[in-house]
Amino acid sequence: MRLILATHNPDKRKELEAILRAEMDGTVEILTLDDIPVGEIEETGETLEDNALLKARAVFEETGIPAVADDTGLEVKALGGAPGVYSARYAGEGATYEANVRKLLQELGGTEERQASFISVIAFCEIEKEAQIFRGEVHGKIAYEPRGTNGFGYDPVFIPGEPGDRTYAELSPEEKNENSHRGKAMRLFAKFLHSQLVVEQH
Ligand code: ITT
Repeated sequence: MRLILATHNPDKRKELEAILRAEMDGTVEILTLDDIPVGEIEETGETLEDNALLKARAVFEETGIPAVADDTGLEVKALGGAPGVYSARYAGEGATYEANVRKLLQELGGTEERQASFISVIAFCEIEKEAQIFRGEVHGKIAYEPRGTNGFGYDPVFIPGEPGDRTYAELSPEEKNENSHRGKAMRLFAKFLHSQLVVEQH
């Protein structure tokens, strides 16, 4: 089957593609918004679920190809769950990753309460008005300063707890995908796709 990754973020796309290729073993052809361009989609939802559904539905309706979207948020306990659904624009509309990280560290200051969770919601839409949702969470903490050069976004300051005390940005891409919020949600999605492909074969 063919499916299209409904994201304009090239860093997320790279991870989604790598996880899907590893899990689906050549059984799906993966297209991106580079293959079939779709206009910017405004994320007007109030939850990760709303925004993931909104993106998957919009891309499916425009392309007619089964669409997978990912909406991700970092929830920091001491900040009452912020930046959450606003993670991409925490330091303002169009903010860079660095500016968002800087603001997060500023807001936290020296507090020892550093607990945080990364949450990915994957939405899959292949039939009009219907959609499936898959969720992956990782509980960890925020470092006092950025460490590491891999990954993207808040990776230099998120310590997942496993493996060890490294930030996501200090893990190899394979290590991150194995245990990450996105990896967990995508593996649930891959399991669903496998079960569907088995049904189709009978
Ligand atoms: P699309 O909506 O086009 O997919 P986006 O960048 O707006 O791209 P999100 O709203 O899901 O996507 O992402 C929110 C932000 O959270 C994102 O811009 C990054 O700064 C950050 N983020 C998402 N996944 C992350 C990850 O695995 N590691 C670190 N930061 C991440």
